[in-house]
Amino acid sequence: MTPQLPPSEPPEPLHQQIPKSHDEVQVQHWAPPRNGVIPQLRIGKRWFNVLWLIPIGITGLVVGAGVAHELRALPVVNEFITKFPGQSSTTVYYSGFPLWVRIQHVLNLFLMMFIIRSGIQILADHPRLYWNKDCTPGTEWFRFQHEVPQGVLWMAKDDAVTIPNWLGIPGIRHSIGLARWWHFSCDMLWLINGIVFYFLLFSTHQWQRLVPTSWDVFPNALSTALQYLSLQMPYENGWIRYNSLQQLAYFATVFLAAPLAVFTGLMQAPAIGNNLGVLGRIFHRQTARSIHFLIMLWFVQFIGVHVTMVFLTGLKRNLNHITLGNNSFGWNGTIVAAIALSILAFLYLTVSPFTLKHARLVQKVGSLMTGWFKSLMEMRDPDNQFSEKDISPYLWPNGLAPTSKEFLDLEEHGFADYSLHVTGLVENPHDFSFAELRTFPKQEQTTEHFCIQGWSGIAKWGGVPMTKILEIVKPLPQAKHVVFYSFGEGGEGGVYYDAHKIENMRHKLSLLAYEMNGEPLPLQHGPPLRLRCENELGFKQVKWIRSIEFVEDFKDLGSGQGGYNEDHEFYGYRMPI
Ligand SMILES: Nc1nc2c(c(=O)[nH]1)N[C@H]1C(S)=C(S)[C@@H](COP(=O)(O)O)O[C@H]1N2
Ligand SMILES: [Mo]
Repeated sequence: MTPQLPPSEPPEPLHQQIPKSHDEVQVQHWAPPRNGVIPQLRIGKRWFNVLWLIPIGITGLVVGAGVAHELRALPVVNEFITKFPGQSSTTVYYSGFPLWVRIQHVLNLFLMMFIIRSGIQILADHPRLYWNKDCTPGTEWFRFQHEVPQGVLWMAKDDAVTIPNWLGIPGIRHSIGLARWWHFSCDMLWLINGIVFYFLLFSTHQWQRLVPTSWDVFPNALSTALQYLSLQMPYENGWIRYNSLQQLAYFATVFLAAPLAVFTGLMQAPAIGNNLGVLGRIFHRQTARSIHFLIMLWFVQFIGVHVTMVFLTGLKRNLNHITLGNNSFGWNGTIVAAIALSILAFLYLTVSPFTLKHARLVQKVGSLMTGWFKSLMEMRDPDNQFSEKDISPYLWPNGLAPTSKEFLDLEEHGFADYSLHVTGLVENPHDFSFAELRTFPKQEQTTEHFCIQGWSGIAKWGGVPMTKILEIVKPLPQAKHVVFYSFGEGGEGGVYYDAHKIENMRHKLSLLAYEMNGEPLPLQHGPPLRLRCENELGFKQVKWIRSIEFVEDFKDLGSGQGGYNEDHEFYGYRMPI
């Protein structure tokens, strides 16, 4: 073992001053509640309240029922229904529901509860959806927040809305950090459950339940739809086989919606979107986010219709099928289902308060479960660069600009007196004057910023590559992390800081930017220097950088989570997703 070299200079003085934060959410000190609006859809220039969909839907169903009823009186339709009664004519080699189906079904039920609710919580942190790649206010197609106010500094964090804690997890405003641990951890379990399900499905005859093997599934599905709509239930025997409409709906859910949900989820990640070239541009973060939301709606309507049908087509027998795996008419299945649903209801009601009380635990367990996957995503050098015509007209601001006298004095003189203090585990600690930084070759890159909250935007950044800084200060072998300290404070007071893995600082696009879109950085975007690390989320791009420290570990810094938002808002230290 090489002897541990002492740091050649005392550590950054700010190191000791970073305050600890609490391990539970202190609701009275948290972002105060702020209500949005009932969800709205934009058609052209006008916004419509989604509640209009209720009378429109009811009218559609009533008219549809009337029309279907009249249609069935026509001989040709009657013949069609006789010919295609609603079930495919293919032979089936299965019946019943084996134990693995029943176990996977109940696991799916539980996981979906967490996934959907935490997903809605994530959306509430930036309650707007776009089809275009920019997040310019007014261009969204869906929102549950007011129009962005004009003439005031309206930050992305101001835009987050409160949703009830029975809907979201954990329900308080801007709790995306905690919601993401539930979302990603349960996603991972759900994905494993899904892969096992695919495997068992195709290694038994059960796949025939879900996969149509004859074209007559389409006329049969149409026939089933007509029968339902005319309020005359078709013949059902789910024990043996599903009707064709059901089969198509299940097929779409299992083989289209589920994989697409995984794909569009991953495509929202900077390390993935910025690494997939053309694919990353077609399934752009905002497109992916919009599709991800629509898939959630598909799942919700599927669950709604599915549960309704379980009730309408013989509740007791259906519950025997899916709990005990027998085709009897007794009450046992109902009892088992009632027990399972009581457990679900208990978890449903306790998960939000639990998360607020044990926030640090949720963060730690979440990062244990998903950290390994996130670190895999960090391995590739991000290489996605855009052209100047892609620059977003609007980049949402986030973060409190510094107010200290020291900073304001520096700003007043155009940062002529600024110097960047670089220290810690390096051979050559160095203070870089602003003039010196500008003598280094300027690197320019047009890249995309991914905020954890969901918005994104493209800008051209100019500055000094981190590799240049590393070349000069020469990190010691034991330096594993690079901490960036800001002049600015975080939302709850105390210096804003964030730690990066040293490997990420060796990427060619890791940049200390002093220009944005060809101009000196505007105050809100982090002068004199702000970091760009293109495979990480926005909160790791420290603005108004004051000093940089190379450390072995960040456990003794603040609450030891690797950054201000990691300490205070329970975000993760590794955030390539
Ligand atoms: N010092 C400091 N840097 C910060 C923040 C902050 O609050 N303080 N917010 C971060 C977050 S959450 C984001 S999304 C980006 C926003 O960068 P922009 O304002 O240039 O779009 O800055 C990051 N850097
Ligand atoms: Mo952010």
